Amino acid sequence: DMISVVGFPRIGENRELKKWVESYLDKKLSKEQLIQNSKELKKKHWQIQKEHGIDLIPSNDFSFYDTFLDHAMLVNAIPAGYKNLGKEELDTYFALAKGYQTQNLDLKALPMKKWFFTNYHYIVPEITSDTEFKLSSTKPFDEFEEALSIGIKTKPVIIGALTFLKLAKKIDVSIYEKAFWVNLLSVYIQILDRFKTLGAEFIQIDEPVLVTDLTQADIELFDNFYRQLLSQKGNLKIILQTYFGDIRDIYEKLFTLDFDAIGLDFVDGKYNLELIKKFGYPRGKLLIAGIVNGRNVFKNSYKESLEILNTLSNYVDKKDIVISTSCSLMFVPYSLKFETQLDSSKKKYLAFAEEKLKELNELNILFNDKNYTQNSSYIYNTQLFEEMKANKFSDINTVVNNLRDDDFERKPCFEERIKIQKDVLKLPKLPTTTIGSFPQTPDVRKARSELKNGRITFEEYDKFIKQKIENVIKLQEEIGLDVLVHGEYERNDMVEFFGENLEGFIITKNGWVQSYGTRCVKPPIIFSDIKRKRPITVEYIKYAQSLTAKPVKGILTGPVTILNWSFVREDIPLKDVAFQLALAIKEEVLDLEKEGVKIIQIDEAALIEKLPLRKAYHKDYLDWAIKAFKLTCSKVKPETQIHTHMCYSNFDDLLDEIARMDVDVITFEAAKSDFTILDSIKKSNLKSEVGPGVFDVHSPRIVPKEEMKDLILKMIEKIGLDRLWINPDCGLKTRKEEEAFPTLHNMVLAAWEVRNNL
Ligand code: THG
Ligand code: ZN
Repeated sequence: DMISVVGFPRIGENRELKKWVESYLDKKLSKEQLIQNSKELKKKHWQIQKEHGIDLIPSNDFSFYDTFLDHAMLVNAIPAGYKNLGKEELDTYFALAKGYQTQNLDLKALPMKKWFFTNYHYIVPEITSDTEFKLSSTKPFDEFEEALSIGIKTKPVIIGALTFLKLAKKIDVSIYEKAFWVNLLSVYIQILDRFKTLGAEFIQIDEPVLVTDLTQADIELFDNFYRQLLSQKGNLKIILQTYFGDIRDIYEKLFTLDFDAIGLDFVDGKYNLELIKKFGYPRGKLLIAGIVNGRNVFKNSYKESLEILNTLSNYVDKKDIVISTSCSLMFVPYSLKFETQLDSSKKKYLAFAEEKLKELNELNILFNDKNYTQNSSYIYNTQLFEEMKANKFSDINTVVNNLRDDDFERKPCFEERIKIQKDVLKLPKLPTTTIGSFPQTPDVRKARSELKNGRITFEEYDKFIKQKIENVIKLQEEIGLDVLVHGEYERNDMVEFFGENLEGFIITKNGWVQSYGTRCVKPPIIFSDIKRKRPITVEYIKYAQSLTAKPVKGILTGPVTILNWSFVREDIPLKDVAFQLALAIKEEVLDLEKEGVKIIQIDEAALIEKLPLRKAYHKDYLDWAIKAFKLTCSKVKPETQIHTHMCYSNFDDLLDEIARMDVDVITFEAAKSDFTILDSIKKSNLKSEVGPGVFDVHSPRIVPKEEMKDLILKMIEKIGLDRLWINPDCGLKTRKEEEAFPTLHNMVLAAWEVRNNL
């Protein structure tokens, strides 16, 4: 009978929060104003949920930057260096998130990591034997009271201990030692005590880590921790919230723990239903049934959802079933109401966060209606899904199924190709390059928005972009880079841009989703067959090449990355969509080659983003993902050098798989992971040349030449001189020119000095 929302988007319907935080960091908005504005925003979000009849409305899902960092602050898991800054809480917080530099102090930002398989990145706290857990912030309690002041008793959301400990970076501690985690336990007990005093009824404890492969030690830690915590809960009702998968490794254990409710994801965790069928469900506990997808933008199929709910009601008292989102709604855009340009023939299939609140409500009504199949909302919804079924992708069978093995294999082998390429390209040892994008300066954003609003013509825009390309080519020549790029000024985002230029996508006007901190992306929506209408990147790359004698690397986005950073229909296998995308990108690759582009980089920044959380399913995913990539470049000439770029450092275990991509050069993030990946590369089957990034593009810091020189020497020692490239660890688009250019210059000088001393 109740309805729950696991979390709500916090960035604001027009990204207000992003703008306020950025203004505050730019010293253009006062702290008081930032806090006041945010209070208004939170109230608005609570009120909207209340108006839609949501019973369990979350609080503490708000954050100025990241809720994982909020939690680290809450339990005092912050490195001493930052505490000693002696700053107010909010400024310490932003120092942790963004780094802090003065003349004699250089604190790096804490690293970020992908949040499970989403495009959101959380801040990774650091836990050492010096960490003293104690209750150190009032944020969750303040938010609870803010909501109470407008008459809404929220359900505070707290990150669970196991998830927190497992996802933090541990230095010299074992989280499995009791002496270590009991201190954390006492903080959680204090948190519950405060909420009791404040009059809370439900607390949601998020433990998404339960959907991953668990060890016996994890299970014991979980069991011990919660047995003790729950013995102190008093009248509070504790929801154990999981999402992003099923909890097969711990399901039965939960029967013996005194949780009042268990939140299960029936969208990404279909197997949860099997667990309930097999083991039943403990009497008297609420079941929070996550059936409205929090990470995709398509409407809910009422027929399927009611089938699940009806099955559940065979095992759980109907009154104990709470209808819920599968996970937080922060992974979908705010509202469809802004998409005025979208015609209703497409819009009618979509639901963003606000529309999903309506879906929860309708599902609740239907679930309680014996004759729901006669209900108009049910009838309308099933008709929609019938129509959708009728408009499945058409080309899948004819094109994708006709691919043969040699469509995926490049010839000749790497060793032969690289020899030919060296002869053609004549690059020096330790060739220097960049990943592709250059700073997206305000004039670039302005030109793009003026083109959109019709304030400038395409001719004027085109002239502006060409001028930018001319400047960036000149700049790269002056700096002395060996392989140049055109700068990607014509692209808003590496995925959205291809979405706009390929057939089959829906592009939204305001479909922003938070990616990290104040940064957002606007994922395109894959809706129908993907086709390339015309060459997409050829003209500007050709133009850039015409301005210089040095090779210009053509930059494309790979099929798996386009797939993983788009919203994709749920009724078509991801693999089929990936292959369709690959065939479109392949046409672009061959056109670039035809126009004389000798180096082509096919970015797979997000190759493993949707890698299943459980190891047992890795192989199947990687098999088709790698095949999709290979499809794009199997037919290029041996002398055409294929690069790829990946945004991860933690793919040590996957290097043999990545070797199967058979690229000529791969660049990736490394500096932040202490170069441990270099040892793994040496041990793996990977033959490609490699460019482990020598500086972190996410930091505004100007990196000294000597620092990068040391890194280069270290890299040579580990990996040898012959296969090494020198480059940043990612694109430069988020940097300011005055940050990026001096560091690039230092990078090239560092490479030269090493080269000259050989
Ligand atoms: N594109 C997409 N997803 C991504 C990245 C990307 N996910 C991972 C990683 N890169 C995240 N990084 C960023 C970096 C910058 C921005 C967003 C995600 C960014 N966004 C602008 C902002 O929020 O101000 C909005 C876009 C714009 O106005 O151009 O800068 O590269 N799909
Ligand atoms: Zn990257």
